Amino acid sequence: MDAISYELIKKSNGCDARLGKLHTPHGVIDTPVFMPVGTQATVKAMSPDELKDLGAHIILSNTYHLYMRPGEKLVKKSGGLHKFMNWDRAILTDSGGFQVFSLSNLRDIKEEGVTFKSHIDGSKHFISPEKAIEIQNDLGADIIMCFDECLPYPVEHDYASSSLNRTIRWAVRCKETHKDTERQSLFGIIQGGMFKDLRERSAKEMVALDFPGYSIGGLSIGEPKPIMYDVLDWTVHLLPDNKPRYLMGVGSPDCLIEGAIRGVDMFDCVLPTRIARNGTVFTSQGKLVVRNAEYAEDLRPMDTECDCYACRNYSRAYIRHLFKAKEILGARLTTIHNLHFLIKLMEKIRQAIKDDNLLKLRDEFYAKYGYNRD
Ligand code: PRF
Ligand code: ZN
Repeated sequence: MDAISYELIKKSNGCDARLGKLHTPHGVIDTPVFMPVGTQATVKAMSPDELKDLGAHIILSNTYHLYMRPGEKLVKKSGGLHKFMNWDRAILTDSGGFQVFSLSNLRDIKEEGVTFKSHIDGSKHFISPEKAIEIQNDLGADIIMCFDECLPYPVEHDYASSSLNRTIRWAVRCKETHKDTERQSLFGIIQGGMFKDLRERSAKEMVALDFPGYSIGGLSIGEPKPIMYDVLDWTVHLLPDNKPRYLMGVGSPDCLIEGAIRGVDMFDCVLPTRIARNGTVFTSQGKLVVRNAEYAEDLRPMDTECDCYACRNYSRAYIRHLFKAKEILGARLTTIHNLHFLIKLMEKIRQAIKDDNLLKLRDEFYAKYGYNRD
């Protein structure tokens, strides 16, 4: 038995959305789900108890960062990532594939693996598919990822094709390296840029390797949203019904709805926590920059329709004051609100799938929240 299993509860009528349960060694997760990001073994500004109160059942952490600092051996010595950070619910680690390409400089990609310079101290490192799995085995998350190359956008078909072939060969090596499948489940990652033939080939090859779940990578990297939705339309229906599908690095409210409509089960993104620390929040009426001068004397909560701890107890004026005074409570309150907003949105999405009216929820959302073209 693999560490995780996906239970399909219901397929939506009218779109490709599905309701499911993800069974993991650290609890059961209702899907579609949004996973808050805890890059450095902490969801910035939140304690694990606060995350639980918000209704988070799974979080994401990053192999690249934890390998650099504090090192996977220390995490292993501490009893694994769950113990190290005091989080007893599920964890997923990304492989480092994406971070090596987006954060480090001077990367050199070869068949064997990638050489790159640390974004912290400039030191030189090498990560191969085998190494990425060994690090993730030491970290001990419930779900781990294959080592992949996330292509830039735009990119030539020729390069995308040869890169995809290498990512497929790397997936084979990752699978061969990962032994303890009862403790951790390894997901394959679909790449192929924005090319239909490559996405189809990638999905077919990954499915042939029979992973317990499939990630869709290489999206939300600067392409227009309609292109991302096309890629999802081409790809998701090639994936088996009885395995979870995870859209990597996507988490704006509209993309969560559009992804769920197309049959995606899992999402993660730094967006809610990152913009919160800049003083920006999601609200039922669209984004609000609570740091702005116009809210200096606004005694309403950030979102008048929200029942999170921050909105129940604090005004826009107070939270703006905290940001102006550089008080850390400001960032904590906006983070609580943004995570609450997305976790509640996923609950609404799941309810709408049950009621077969997710497309109606989308229309109502765009009407109220507004439509972001990019
Ligand atoms: N690959 C991996 N992690 C990722 C991505 C990817 O393509 C993305 C792209 N949005 C985010 N995180 N391994
Ligand atoms: Zn709120």
